[in-house]
Amino acid sequence: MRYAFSRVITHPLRACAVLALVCCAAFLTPAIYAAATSPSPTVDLDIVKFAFAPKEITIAPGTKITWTNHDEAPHTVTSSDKSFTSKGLDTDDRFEHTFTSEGDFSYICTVHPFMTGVVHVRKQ
Ligand SMILES: [Cu+2]
Repeated sequence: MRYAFSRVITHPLRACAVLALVCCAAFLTPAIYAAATSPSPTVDLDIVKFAFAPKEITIAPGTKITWTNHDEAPHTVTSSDKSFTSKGLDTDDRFEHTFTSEGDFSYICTVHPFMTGVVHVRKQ
């Protein structure tokens, strides 16, 4: 009776352990696969001394750019084709935009239109 009971206990535990391993593998594999095959690159751009830095950049489709305003003056990041625009960015404010399609995207600061930049989106 004692041995029979311990067998019953042992087997469900083994079954649970196997099930847990299978579940872990099933959940982790897509995550690892996704991380390896479709990274979502990010690029940081600075707004400093009334200029976008770098002023010109080439990225792959799907890249997210984050602009950070390091000036005391407010700036915007506004595309010429109006496909994206930030609010007025105060000191240390950030603006993010993900570029999904290929093309050349020029942008300005609407407060200081002499501030210009361009993002080239190209498959690499
Ligand atoms: Cu500005």
